[in-house]
Amino acid sequence: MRTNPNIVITGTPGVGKTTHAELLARNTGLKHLPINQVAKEHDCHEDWDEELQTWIVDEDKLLDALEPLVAPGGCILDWHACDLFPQRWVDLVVVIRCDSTTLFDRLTARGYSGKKLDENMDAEIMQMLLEEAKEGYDEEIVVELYSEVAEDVEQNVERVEQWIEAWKKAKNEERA
Ligand code: DAT
Repeated sequence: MRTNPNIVITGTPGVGKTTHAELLARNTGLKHLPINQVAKEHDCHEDWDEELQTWIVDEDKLLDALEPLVAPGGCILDWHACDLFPQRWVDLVVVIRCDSTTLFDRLTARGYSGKKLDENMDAEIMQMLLEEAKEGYDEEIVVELYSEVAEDVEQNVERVEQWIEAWKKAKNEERA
């Protein structure tokens, strides 16, 4: 049984996943796994999608690479998708959300344009990641948090820290 939870932080690119994951890792000692980086390090990038200017990932290979990292618990999985992670790995799914005007500014600042910008804007407006999370996992473990200004990050991370404490307490009681 895990003594530390595995937490998925997901959402449309630009909503603030990495910002949250880094602060949460710093405050809790959980391990931040930026999945893009893991995919790159384990050679899981299959192909380059020219139109969307993004890598296509070999998901089976990625899951094989992740399994030994995630199995002991205590990981923060930071990615713009969530449904590929097996339910048994995941204790909490945090879906970061953001107002579309804010997101537009963040993505254009990052150099996104054309179809890549449009698709990501649509994904956020249609709350695709929230739906994906709710479909993939027990709704009780899915939380939606907004990230517009810096204080939001601190408050959100604090909420997740409280959740982690409650999770640990419940696990200790189960074990006793
Ligand atoms: P993601 O990992 O979801 O792509 P990020 O953490 O890299 O997002 O954040 C994208 C940009 O937006 C980055 O410049 C930091 C900024 N940002 C994110 N959340 C923010 C917030 N709540 N307040 C101010 N800036 C934020």
